[in-house]
Amino acid sequence: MKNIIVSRPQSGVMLITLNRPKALNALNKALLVEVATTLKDAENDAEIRSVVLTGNERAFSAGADIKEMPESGMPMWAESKRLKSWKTIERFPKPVIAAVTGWALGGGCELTMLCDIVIAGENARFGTPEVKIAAFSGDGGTQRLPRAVGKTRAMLMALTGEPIDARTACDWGLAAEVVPTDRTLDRALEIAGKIAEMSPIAAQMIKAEILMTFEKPLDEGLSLERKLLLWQTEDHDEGIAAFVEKRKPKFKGR
Ligand code: DAK
Repeated sequence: MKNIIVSRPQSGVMLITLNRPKALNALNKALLVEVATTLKDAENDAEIRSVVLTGNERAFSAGADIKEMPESGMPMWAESKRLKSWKTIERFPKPVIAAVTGWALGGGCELTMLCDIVIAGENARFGTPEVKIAAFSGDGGTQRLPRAVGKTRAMLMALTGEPIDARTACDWGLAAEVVPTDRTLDRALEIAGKIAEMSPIAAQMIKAEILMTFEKPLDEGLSLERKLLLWQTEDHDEGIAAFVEKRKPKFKGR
């Protein structure tokens, strides 16, 4: 991999570090394909139960690579490799925690919105500056940003392009926690480690059900949830047995 670094810092956890520091981790096509391919591998690897996505202290990511030239006659934004990669990231079923320090702009901010939990370092800045280049956040941002922060705040961010700081992002719902900048990755790994100890079936089901609230009307979502009343897994039996026997559960993902 040329644009990302992949590691397994602790049991059950994959760490993906965006690694184009000179370009502030701008999301060129190659980087997006590498992230998508890595997530596909993680999806098929039962050992991996959660993923942490991070950048570096200066930038999580400054967004789509504005300098990248299109390969075909299509505008760069519309090339199928890009779009397929975004879809793969969007559909990844295991929990993803973003450890965000520095800039999270444009596509970088959109990427954080595809993560399930966002931990922001105090120096993080979130924004959608595409309007400044006469574009818009076309990788899901126009739809996800208002769902995350509400209409008037989304309009403020998207129409002025001005970034918001970490505390504002947290108050507005773009991040779950703000931590000292140098603690950001550790905190994200700590959360990922906790999730990795849970039943992977339950974790993936919870992710799918919560994401459903953004896709379906409430009555449809509730009836889908109701269908899961018949939920029976070995992990669930183990969870209950461990509680009764006052011991730590051993989840096997069955
Ligand atoms: N793309 C390519 N290179 C970038 C970049 C980007 N997004 N952001 C920064 N860089 C590069 C700079 O060009 C510079 O490279 P050199 O000149 O050293 O070669 C290097 O990173 C360091 O950047 P600066 O020198 O500018 O650093 P500063 O600290 O002064 O400023 C900054 C940091 C983040 C404020 C600034 O770099 C900046 O404003 N960057 C651009 C941020 C931005 O506009 N992001 C949004 C990109 S557009 C779609 C339609 C549109 C889109 C997607 C889909 N559809 C219709 C489907 C667009 C999405 C976007 O994300």
